[in-house]
Amino acid sequence: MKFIKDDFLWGGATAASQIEGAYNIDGKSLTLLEMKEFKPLKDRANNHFKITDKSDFLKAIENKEGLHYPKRFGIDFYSRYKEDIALFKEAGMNVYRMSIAWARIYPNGDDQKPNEKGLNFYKNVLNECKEKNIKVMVTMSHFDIPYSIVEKYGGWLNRKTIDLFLKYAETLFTEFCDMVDYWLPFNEINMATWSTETGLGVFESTFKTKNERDSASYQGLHNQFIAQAKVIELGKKLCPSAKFGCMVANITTYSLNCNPINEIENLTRQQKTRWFFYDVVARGKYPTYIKRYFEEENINIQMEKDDVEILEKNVVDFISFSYYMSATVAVEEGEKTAGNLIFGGKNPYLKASEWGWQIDPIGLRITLNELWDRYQKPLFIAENGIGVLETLNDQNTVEDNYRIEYLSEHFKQINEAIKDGVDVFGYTMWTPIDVVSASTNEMSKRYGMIFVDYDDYHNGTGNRFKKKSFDWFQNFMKNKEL
Ligand code: BGP
Repeated sequence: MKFIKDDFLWGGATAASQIEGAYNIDGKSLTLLEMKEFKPLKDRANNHFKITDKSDFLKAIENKEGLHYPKRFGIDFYSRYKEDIALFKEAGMNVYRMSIAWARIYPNGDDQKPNEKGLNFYKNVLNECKEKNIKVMVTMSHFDIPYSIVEKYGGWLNRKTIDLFLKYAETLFTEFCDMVDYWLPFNEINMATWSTETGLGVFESTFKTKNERDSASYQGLHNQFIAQAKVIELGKKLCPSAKFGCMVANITTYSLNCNPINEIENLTRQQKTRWFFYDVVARGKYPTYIKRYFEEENINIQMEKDDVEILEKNVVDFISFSYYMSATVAVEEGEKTAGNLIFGGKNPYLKASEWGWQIDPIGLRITLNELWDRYQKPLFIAENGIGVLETLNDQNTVEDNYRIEYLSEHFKQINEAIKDGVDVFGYTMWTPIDVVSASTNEMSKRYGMIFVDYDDYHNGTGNRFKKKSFDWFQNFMKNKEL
């Protein structure tokens, strides 16, 4: 089967905190993520977000060596970016989604001037892409709020953080406008309601009750919605030829069976975990179903007078999302399903990765159709891929047939969605190269088509090796055959 869209963008995505390393080099300060320790997991499928206490983070500042903190080292992209981008090009990628570390540009969050050395690094990376004719999508905040903003201002709970973010965005627009094609202010903006630490820079241990936590997470999220809208407003002035999008973690859910009580549960679940976020950024207003939910749960959000107008005026140009899996919803399963907003329940028709992420290519076609029907805005798949425990074989490669199958099955469903009439213009796999995992801090949860020789404690040579999927992707880029 031939992929039908000629001008489709194909590439890979990474995040600064998972690849760069050099956490304290050239003026960079620590981010919250770089203070999360690596602790081996026994039960991978049941251990997604570990709650960490603030005292752990303070201990992390003291730990200068940092070997238990893999995100401080990443995969040394800071020093090896040329080699990596050359490999991306060799694979055939024509788009690269990367993120910029706020803490490299404004190490204290509120510095008067940006850090020149940080700007230079990104200038070099972007130049490298430009020379190689690779389009660039930049995420401005990929979970990595500078720790100084957490300490001084209380992260995204404080509206002052909106101003700091806007200043950071203005610097990026001024410096990099002609080198970036697409901008995403936030990675997975719905993370705010899943993990206040990762999403908002606010420690989970701050909250005493569920209501306190919920109110705070929706408040922080609201502040991010406003920040995103203001960044789009500014970006359109400073970079008129660029496009501005949102990024939502999309877990598509199905009712476990045709019992209407499960169907309605699934509907409200999707409203709370998916539609709400897209609705605000693409339609420009809070939907009634969420206002009803806030009222019933006694969740109060402080809004300023102009907020409604700011949201309404500055909707996104395109919608991007991450898609790894789907899940089921059923009230019968009670707390187990209802309590876990991330994964939901098992689907007897699907296989899952070792981390319990259920593989569902057809779900991607469904998702693309749903999003297109609902918003009629161009779509971009910003992340999709499979994490696996892998080792190099005697030939210094990995025979990752499962990844080839995962990718090709998803590509086929994108093709089907295009035939359905969906306007989807690009795809960036997570990831072209092995990186440190966002949720578990494991290096051994590998997604790349390029193997990186580091273990969970950053032992290894750091050398790069092409997996079988690298050749498969390269071949696909030449003939577009699936
Ligand atoms: C998304 C994040 C990425 C990434 C990916 C895979 O939520 O945007 O940063 O890491 O998921 O998740 P993990 O690394 O936890 O397996």
